[in-house]
Amino acid sequence: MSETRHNWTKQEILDIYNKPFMELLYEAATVHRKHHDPNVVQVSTLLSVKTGGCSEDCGYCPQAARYHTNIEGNDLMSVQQVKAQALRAKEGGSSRVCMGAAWRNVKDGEEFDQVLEMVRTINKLDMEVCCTLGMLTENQAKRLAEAGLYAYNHNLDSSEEYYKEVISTRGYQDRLDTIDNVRKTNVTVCSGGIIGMGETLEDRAGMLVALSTLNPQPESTPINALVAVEGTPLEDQKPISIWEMVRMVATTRIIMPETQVRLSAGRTQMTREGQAMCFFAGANSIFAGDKLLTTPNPDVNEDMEMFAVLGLEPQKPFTKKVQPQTVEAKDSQFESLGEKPKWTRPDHKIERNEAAKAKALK
Ligand code: SAM
Ligand code: DTB
Ligand code: SF4
Repeated sequence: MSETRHNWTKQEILDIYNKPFMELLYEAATVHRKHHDPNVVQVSTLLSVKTGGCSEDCGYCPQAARYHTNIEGNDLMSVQQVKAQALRAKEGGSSRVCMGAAWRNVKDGEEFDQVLEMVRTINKLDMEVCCTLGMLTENQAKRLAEAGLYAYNHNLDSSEEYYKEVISTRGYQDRLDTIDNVRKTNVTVCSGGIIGMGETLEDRAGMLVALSTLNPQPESTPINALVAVEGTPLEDQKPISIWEMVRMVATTRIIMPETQVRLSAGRTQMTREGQAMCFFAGANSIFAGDKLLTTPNPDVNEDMEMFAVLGLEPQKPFTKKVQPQTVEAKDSQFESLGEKPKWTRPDHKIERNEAAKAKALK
């Protein structure tokens, strides 16, 4: 019988999160062992295929055009560049490439066609392909699926309540609608969030309610620790402690037993011992590569050394689900519809976002 529950309450989740540390760790490790090989960790390489200049006001993000951060923006990479990077990632032991674009949402046209070609190219290298391109319509999700996409990353990022304190240019429901559109295809869902943005424990539990009550639950859930980047509204947030990270990972593992829980942004702040505790508590995936999207990540060789010390093995591609078939562009059964969906533009203002924007204009 499946142990996956879709009716977790905030209080139940808080009770798990606040258990005595050793109890929490033991329970999470027990669930982990029942559902996964504890010595196997899935490795995804991030590739920022279009960097910076984003129209949104996400308070954590260095790629938002309105804040003054020191990142180097780039136009969409070529398919050949992406192929070369994917081959490097494969050699480095990655089973998945996750391509990120600093877009609010996907727009039909040449650039999306180019991304579809990137998906086809990487799938043909027998690697899992993930994209994170912002909001998607059903037709766009279907076109990505047809190209051979394995996963789509779209984070809820926080609780619905705290989301409004961090982002004012789109609503929580838009995120849920995009996840719904991905679910209309056979592409797997990768959705998680960030801790350390000044949210309360109730907000962390609220985010986990939103993720765990999705049915089916996401196949993977990234847990990011905020990377506080100078120039963003959240630049002054204090780093979270390792104990909070382990508690978040363990709680996620317990309530989402089948999900691959990914240690995401923030690993450069963690020791190997800290990461080992996270793996023990049920994390079984990492983002690898010397860079996340714009900020540093541990060196690939350091990660391989850590795997050797801990006796961990990288997961082989398509262990959890068969490889999707790639349909070539000329054989596609879907048209580019040129849709202009009406995603929400809430009109509330976030003081610290406005202040960071004003500072950037000076
Ligand atoms: N633009 C698309 C979107 O927002 O969905 C895709 C790229 S966006 C950079 C992907 C995710 O990166 C965000 O949802 C957020 O969880 C994470 N992220 C961005 N900046 C971060 C930061 N400074 N620290 C931790 N996570 C961050
Ligand atoms: C996710 O949850 N974390 C990754 C990936 N999905 C796209 C991105 C982290 C970005 C950290 C800040 C940066 O490097 O720009
Ligand atoms: Fe844009 Fe995504 Fe960054 Fe928000 S998180 S500013 S949507 S790139």
